[in-house]
Amino acid sequence: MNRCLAGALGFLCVLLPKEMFGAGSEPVRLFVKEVPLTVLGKDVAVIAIEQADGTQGYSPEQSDGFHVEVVNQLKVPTSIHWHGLVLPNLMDGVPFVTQNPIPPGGSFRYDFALTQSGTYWMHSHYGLQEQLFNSAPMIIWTAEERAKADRQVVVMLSDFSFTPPGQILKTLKGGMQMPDMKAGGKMKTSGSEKMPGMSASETAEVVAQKWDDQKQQLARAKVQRPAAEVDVNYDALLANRRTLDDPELISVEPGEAVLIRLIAAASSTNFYVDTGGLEAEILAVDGKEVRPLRGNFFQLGTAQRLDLRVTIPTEGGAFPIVAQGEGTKLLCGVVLITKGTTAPRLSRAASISTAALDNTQEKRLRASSPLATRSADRTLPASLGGDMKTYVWTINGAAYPNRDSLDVRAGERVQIVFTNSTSMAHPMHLHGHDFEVVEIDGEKIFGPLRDTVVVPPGSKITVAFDAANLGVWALHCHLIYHLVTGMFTVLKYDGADVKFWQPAKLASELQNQLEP
Ligand SMILES: [Cu+2]
Repeated sequence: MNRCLAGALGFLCVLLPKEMFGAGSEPVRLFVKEVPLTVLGKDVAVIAIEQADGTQGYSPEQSDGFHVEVVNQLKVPTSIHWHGLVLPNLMDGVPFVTQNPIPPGGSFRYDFALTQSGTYWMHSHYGLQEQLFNSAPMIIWTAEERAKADRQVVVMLSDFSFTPPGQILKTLKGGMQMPDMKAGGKMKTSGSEKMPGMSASETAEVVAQKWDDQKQQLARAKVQRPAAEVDVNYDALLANRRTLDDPELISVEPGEAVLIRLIAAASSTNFYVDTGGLEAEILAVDGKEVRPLRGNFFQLGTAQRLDLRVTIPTEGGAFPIVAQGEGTKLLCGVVLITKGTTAPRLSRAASISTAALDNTQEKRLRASSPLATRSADRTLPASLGGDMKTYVWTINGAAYPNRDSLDVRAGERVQIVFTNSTSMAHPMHLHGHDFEVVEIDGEKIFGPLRDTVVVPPGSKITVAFDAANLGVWALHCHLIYHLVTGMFTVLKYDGADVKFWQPAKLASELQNQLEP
C-alpha cells in the first residue's frame, strides 16, 4: 500500500510501500549532501539527508525494522544519529562515542529492530552540522499511528543564520552576542543586566503559556517577565525550510482530523507553538503517547516532538500553525487550508518576545503507559552550569571532553536529577532510552515518557528509566553551542564496550573544523 504523507517537508510526498522495506531486503541509502536553499531572497548552501528519489529522511514500517546505509557525499566527515530511538549502542551514530566519523565518500550501515513508533528524527552529531540543516524527519509507522487522524503532516522547525556556524561559535566564545541584523549588523556585548546567574533583569510584556482552569486547557498569556535569554540572534526561523511570509500551504478537507507531527529540529531555539483558532490536543510527545491534553498554545524544546491533533471546521478556511522562538519575536509555520480559500499574508515577526520555557505544560502531561512503580536503585545528579561570559557549559561542574561518566549497572532503576543553576532553559537529551519525568520542582508526577526534557532556569527535574540497554550513551544539552562547549557527558554501563569512546579526539576534530 502506498500512502502519501501530505506535507512532509513540503516539496515531496513520502511513499511508504511496505514491500520496499521487507526484512532481508537491500538497505535504504541515505545520501548526506549539500543542497541549495533560498532564504529571504538569498541563495545559500545547506545540507540534506535524502534518499535517491529525493525523499527527505526515512520513515520505516516498525515491523520491517531499520535498514539504512548512510552515504557521506559531503567534503567533510559526518555521523548521523537516530534521535530518540532505543537501539543497539553501536548503531547510535555518535562520533567518538559509538563509532568513528564517516569520512567524505564513505558509508556506514545501520540495521536493527524497531520497538517504538511515532515521531522521531535524524540529525548529524558531528561538529556544528545541525546548524546547516543536516537533519530529516523519521516517522515510524504502525497501523495504530496511521489511524490517529484522517490526514497526517510533518512540520520540521529550524533556525537559520547567514553567519557560518563556526563564526557564530567563535563570537559566542568571545563574550559577544551575535550581530543583530535588524540593528544594522553591529556587534553588541552580552548585556550585563542579562548575564546568567545575576538577578533578574527588567521585566517587559512577553508571551508565555498559562493553564486556563475554566476551559481546562493550555493557552497563550501575556505576562510581565524578563524576556528569555538566547545565545544567537537568528536571521529567520523556518518551517519545512520555508519562512512564514512564504509558508507551505497544506491542503485539508473541511471536517477532517489532522495530526500535525512537529519536530523541533532547530540548533539553538526552543519554541512556543500557536494553533490559533484551532483547538488542538497533544497525543504524544517525543513519539511517546500521553493522555490527550487540550489547548491552542504549546511549548516545544529543541529536539523534542509534539503530535497535535486538530479538526478542520466544517465551514473550511485557512488555519496558520505558527511557532515563535523562545526569547525572540521571530515566527515560522505552515498553513492548513481548504479548497477555495485565499492564503493569508503572514508576517515573520511577532509584536512582542517570549518568556523562557517553564513547567506549565510539563506538569500537566501524563504518560499513557507509565513505568512500573519501583524505587530507584541509583540516583545520579546532573547539575547544569555555565554562563554566557566564559561560554563554558558544564554538567556536574565539568566541561566535556572528559571521562567523568555517569555510571549505571544493567537491571537498575535509575534516576537522573537535573538541576539548572543557569538562567537559560536547557533541553537535555539522553540517547538510547525512554525516560519518565517523575518529579518537577519537588512535586512528584507520573509525567510523560520522553527522550529530551527541558530544564527551565532555576528548575529541578527528576527523570527515571530502567537501565536495560548496555552501552556508552550520550547525555547532553541539545542547544548545539552548549553541547560543543561542554554540556555533554555519557551514561556508561558497567561492562560496556568503550572502544569508540574517545573524548580527546572529539575536541581536536571540532578545533579542526573551526580553523579553516
Ligand atoms: Cu544548554
